[in-house]
Amino acid sequence: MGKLKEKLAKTVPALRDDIKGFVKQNADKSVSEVKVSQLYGGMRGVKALVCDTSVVPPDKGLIIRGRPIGELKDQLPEAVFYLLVTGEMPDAEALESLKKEFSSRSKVPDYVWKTLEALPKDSHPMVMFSLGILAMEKESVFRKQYTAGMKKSEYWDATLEDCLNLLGKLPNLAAGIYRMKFDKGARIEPDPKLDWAANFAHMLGIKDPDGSFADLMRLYMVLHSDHEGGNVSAHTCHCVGSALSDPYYAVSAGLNGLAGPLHGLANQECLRWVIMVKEKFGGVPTDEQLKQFAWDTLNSGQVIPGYGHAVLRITDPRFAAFREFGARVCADDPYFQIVDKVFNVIPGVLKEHGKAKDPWPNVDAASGCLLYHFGMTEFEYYTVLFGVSRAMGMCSQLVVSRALGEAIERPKSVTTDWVKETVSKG
Ligand code: HAX
Repeated sequence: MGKLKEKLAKTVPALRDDIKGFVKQNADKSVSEVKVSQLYGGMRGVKALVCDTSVVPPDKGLIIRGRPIGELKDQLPEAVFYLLVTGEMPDAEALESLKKEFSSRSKVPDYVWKTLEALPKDSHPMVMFSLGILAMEKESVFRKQYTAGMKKSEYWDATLEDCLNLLGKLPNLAAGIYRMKFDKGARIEPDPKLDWAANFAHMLGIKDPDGSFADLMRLYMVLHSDHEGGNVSAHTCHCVGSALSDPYYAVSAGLNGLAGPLHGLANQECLRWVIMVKEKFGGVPTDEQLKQFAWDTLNSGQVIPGYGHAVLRITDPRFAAFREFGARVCADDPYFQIVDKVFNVIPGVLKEHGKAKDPWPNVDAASGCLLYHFGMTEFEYYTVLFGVSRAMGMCSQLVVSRALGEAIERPKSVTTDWVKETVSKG
């Protein structure tokens, strides 16, 4: 048994009893109310979900199990996954154990590659990624054990098995998709000596003489790993998982939400915008030129990608971490210089525009130019990288949900007639 499972086996029963007792004692206490604007406004701010892996205070940004993301940026993704699931950082032995778990589960079955090869050539990489995961559903330990009569108290264990299997395979699957979709040649076998993110970098086949691309992948995987429970991908995964659909179904579903342009696809849109700027001005523009270009984008009814957030009201600390990496590794790169200039100019433009509640950059504003710098120029692929990382958050949330014995999601929907009638009664 791996150290992660050993740890959970010790902690889960007490945690479950604690929550059970707490809910029983406080069942009728109220924690949130719902306004009409929220009903029709994407439920923004309604407190109706529990997620213990991370929180996103609007004035601080991502905090994983009490640790601000800025403090975790030099950790391995494996350590962050352990933290997400258990609430504690792993010691050296537990980290080694998890690294071994991932690398021993990395083989992607041949039928997955055949399924992906049968798709039309112009399928989006996110379709390939989500479908590749769904195709592996027949491997689910949870489904087999559920069919065999597993007890509710054992759900977390089978869910963890599926999640470790899935996370072990995702870098391999995602790298294979990159090479297949963009004609990069044969798939590259994983190297069992490498950590999870470095292995991903290795299998992508990007030239990396000094190891900086592997460093970027480690950082990328840590920064995108989780963002509490209400964002579209996390919430979708949680909802599907609550029906006891296994992690293959649930994570695949979550990734379909991540593929939307207002969510994870924004990183590809962001780089597209930066490239347009460079092409239009033949290099790094002046502040005035950039300001005018931003106004042209806004006046044509489009958003400035990479800016604004549903929850945050500050510069996203994940953006700050990418910017710091860029300043260290590729300060001379014109795309990085444009991203840096955009950061100086756009918040002022958005404030003047007066619509966005958050005029500051989010995580997607800087990641693309760094990937581009290393020669990963196929920006259609960027959301897949986001997805590999976010799968850690989705999986950890699934394990915790099953450990706590959470119920199937079934909020009450209401009709507009009901809302009008209720409001008219005062
Ligand atoms: N540029 C122009 N207008 C913007 C804007 C931006 N970057 N951000 C928000 N607005 C506009 C909204 O479109 C909205 O306009 P309408 O009233 O005309 O509909 C208004 O400002 C109020 O929006 P908000 O309350 O500030 O923002 P929301 O919570 O509704 O939406 C979004 C948050 C992230 C979707 C939004 O800021 C946006 O579209 N940003 C650009 C796309 C982007 O970067 N998405 C990635 C977000 C991070 C993420 O989830 N990554 O996965």
